[in-house]
Amino acid sequence: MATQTQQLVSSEFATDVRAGLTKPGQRELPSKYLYDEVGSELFEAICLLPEYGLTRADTRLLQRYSPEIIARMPLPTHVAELGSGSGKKTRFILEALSKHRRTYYYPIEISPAALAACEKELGQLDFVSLVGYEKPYLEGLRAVTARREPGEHLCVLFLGSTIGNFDRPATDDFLRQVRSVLEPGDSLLLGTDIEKDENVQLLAYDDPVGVTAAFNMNLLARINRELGADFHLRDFRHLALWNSEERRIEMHLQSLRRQRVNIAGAGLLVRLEEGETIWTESSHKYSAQEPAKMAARAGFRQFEQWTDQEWPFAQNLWIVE
Ligand code: AVJ
Repeated sequence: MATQTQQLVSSEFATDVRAGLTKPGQRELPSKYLYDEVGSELFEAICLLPEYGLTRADTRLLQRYSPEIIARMPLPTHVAELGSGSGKKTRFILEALSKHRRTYYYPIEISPAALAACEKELGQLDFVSLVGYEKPYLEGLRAVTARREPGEHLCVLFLGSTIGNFDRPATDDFLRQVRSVLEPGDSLLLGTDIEKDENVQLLAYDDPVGVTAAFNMNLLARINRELGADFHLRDFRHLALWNSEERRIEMHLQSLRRQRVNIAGAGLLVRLEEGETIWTESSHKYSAQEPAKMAARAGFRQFEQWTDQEWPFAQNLWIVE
């Protein structure tokens, strides 16, 4: 390690860290880098927290309504999932579909650890063939669409309100790009977390046990591990705040003092002021009516919406006409 830290690392990670930390104004790091092996496990732990009801609501809806959901879509032969994670909740959809016909399932995941967990979780289902893609979403989706025959329908799953990581203009842009690789009869099942009481939302991203803090802080630890940086984690704290204008939770890492950090692998020396933050993630929240409008803007039609009452969350079924 000691010799490695002297060397520049040429990777997308190093490039993105350099760009984000030298950005004028607000420094930032892309949230996708939260999910290394440690981060993926910490996220699984977040999903078990009583304060983070999102994943349980998502799972409840899929468990309860999968037969109804698949009955409302042109029956697909191929199912692609953007950011499958461990794949646990996807089981309900795949089980419902594979009762009707053999189903091809393509988890698209940039985290090798999460993809391996997903293959273990769902690789053995009867009448389901799994082919994983360790690729960014759109690249993976293009690879999947290349595999199907004319007339075979594709269903894209984008669950867990991962869409919330994009800001609203980028969301429209992304959904249009998804739409552009799809054909009439294809569907998109989109999970969206619904706006709720501010304190409930803040607690979900700043839990008293500190699992979310660890999840966020691990990004600095990852930069230390992979890019030979010398972030001193005790000199930072996890910050979650509600941005009411943009209607999103923001996670930041706040510098507790004026300090310098050397990121050898990125050839970068960063000077941080006391109180300055590095923005690491946004989680946008939606009104119940918002997804139907998003669908129309992106060239889909929203066919149906299922919502959870216990933790307001929606599964939105969109179809390409
Ligand atoms: C996986 C992106 C949906 O934004 O709620 C959980 C990630 N971050 N706690 C979310 C997350 C902090 C999560 N998503």
